[in-house]
Amino acid sequence: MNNDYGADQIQILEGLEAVRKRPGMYIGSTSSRGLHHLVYEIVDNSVDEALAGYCDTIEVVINQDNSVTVTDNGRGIPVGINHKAGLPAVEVVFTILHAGGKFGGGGYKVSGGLHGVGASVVNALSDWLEVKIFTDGKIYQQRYEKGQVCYPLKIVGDCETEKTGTKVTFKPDAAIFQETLVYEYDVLKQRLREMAFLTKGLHIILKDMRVEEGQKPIEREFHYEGGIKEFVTYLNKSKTPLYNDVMYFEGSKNNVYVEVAMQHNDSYTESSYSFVNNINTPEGGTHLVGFRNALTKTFNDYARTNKLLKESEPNLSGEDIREGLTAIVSVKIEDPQFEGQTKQKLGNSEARNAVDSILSEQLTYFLEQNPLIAKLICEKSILAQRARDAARKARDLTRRKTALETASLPGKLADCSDKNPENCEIYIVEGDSAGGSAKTARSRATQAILPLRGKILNVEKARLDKIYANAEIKAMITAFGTGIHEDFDISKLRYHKIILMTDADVDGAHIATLLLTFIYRFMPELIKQGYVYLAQPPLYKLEKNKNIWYAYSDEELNGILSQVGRDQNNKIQRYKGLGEMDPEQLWETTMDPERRVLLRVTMNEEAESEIDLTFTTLMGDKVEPRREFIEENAKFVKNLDI
Ligand code: TSJ
Repeated sequence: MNNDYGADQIQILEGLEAVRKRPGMYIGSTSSRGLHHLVYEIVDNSVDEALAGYCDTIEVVINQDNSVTVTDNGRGIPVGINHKAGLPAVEVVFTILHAGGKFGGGGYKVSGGLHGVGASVVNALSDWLEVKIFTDGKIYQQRYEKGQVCYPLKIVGDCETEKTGTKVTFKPDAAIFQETLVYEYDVLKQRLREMAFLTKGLHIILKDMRVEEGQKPIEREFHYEGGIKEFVTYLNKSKTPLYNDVMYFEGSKNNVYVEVAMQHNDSYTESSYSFVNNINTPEGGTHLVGFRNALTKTFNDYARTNKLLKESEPNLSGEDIREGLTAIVSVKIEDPQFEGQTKQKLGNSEARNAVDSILSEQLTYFLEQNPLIAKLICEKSILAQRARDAARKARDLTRRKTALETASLPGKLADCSDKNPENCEIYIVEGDSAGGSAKTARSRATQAILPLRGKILNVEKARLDKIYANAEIKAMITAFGTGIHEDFDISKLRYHKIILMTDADVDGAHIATLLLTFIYRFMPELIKQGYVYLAQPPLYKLEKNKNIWYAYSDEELNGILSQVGRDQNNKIQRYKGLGEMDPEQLWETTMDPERRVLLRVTMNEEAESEIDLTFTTLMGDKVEPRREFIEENAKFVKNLDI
């Protein structure tokens, strides 16, 4: 993995103008996402140094002016002359595209992979960048502006001989990042926490200096001696584990380094995340295939050998075994090949082979050593198998036959007459009485109403058979028209606005959350593509001298009262629920496209595992993590007025 690395080993390809001309090609986009990507590109280099065994601490500081400083205590980027370029290696790293061992083979390896083109790209897209290297008792420094060298590498001072490391500060170029130059602490926090989980032992510190004068900077440190094993504990923190241990397997084969950590909980959903060179691969690939193969095969073998599965019974399916499983699969590989439309799916066949054989061997041994755990998992899988059978039957009923499309629409649905989905909206309304008002109030041509009765099923806590048998859920699936899971087809969506309309109180918010959880688990595309909205019913009605105002929050009410004067002519009504409004009021305040305010439900560009955690924390049965979560983040639904 670690050849001798000299200043000569860096390959030289082309200049930086190309990067400034087409930044998207190198960092994906120039939106907020691309802006944050710059930080990851730099940090990746320090992580490589940590993986090579020379660095244990990385500090990331967001400065007052939204420049970012990344410091590590590695060996320092080499300052010696690279003979091909006739320049110090560090200057090559920052000024020549594709410099660095990443693309040349040998030298320094792994991280990055998707857009992993490194320091020169960050330099090209920065208004200015400064690097300081601490080595041999000296501090070396160089500065660049928009990728151009300001002066030759120079020594600017002395340091203790034992101190080594690299410090890079860069300020993204406003001419490139036109949407935003502001770093989001939470976005960096999530990715850096993930990196720390994926690199056991590494300390990553994140500091935000953008605080009021005299205030202490915000600071977090991430450090996990257990690495992905602790990642699994973190993901399961609001769930109830089926057994105490987190399984952890590790090994190398054919130049692929494999780590797997996993633990079942008592829920019915799988939360597996795979990574290649520390980068999340939401579309999976060969490493995930190897993982699933090994799991299915090993558990079936175990169940047969130990007579947990009768001869007459069919094999457990992979899904059965993965019910309630939280797992991290992480591989590190020299030359990752990405495939598929979005180039996010790992293609290297040696990765499948390595994960499969390392996991099969070590898991077989683990199950033999831990028969109680093995039995718990097999029993859960067998229950899952039976439920899945029953679900299949129930589910066939929810699948709509094209010929019968309209005939099988749910009875409670008051559909709209327009058949062009782009014009159509469906209101999912809590309660029959509000549903009745909404039916009277609506604009028949384009607005459909689906009233739901009582408590909505929490899909985090129910097996598939129960979910498919639930009348409310069946009604939504058939009304939306898209089908679910592998049958999901967005082109069949019957309404381009799905509007959740619940009371403006805690219960209403809870019901909205249950509905969103269902949509997120079964039809995530509807949220990703922006089809899901929350209606905003008013909290107050104010009447004064024949004028009427509606207020959607306490602040708004106070604002109106300050305007009209606080006296005894004010008649204030607080709406306790949608049911208290007559149809006309409901139309005026909440449904009339000309006057209503809708909130679109969006997903942050956050790590996938974090979104999952959001839902399970909000819907899980542990109170403490939920309270902490709600106090820490109000981000579950990002409000976006339209
Ligand atoms: F991206 C970057 F270049 F800007 C950057 C690199 C930024 C930061 C914050 C750190 C680093 C970095 C690079 N940290 N540590 C290193 N290590 C090397 O470049 C290095 C040092 C010595 C040797 C050797 O074989 O002697 C090899 C390498 C790759």
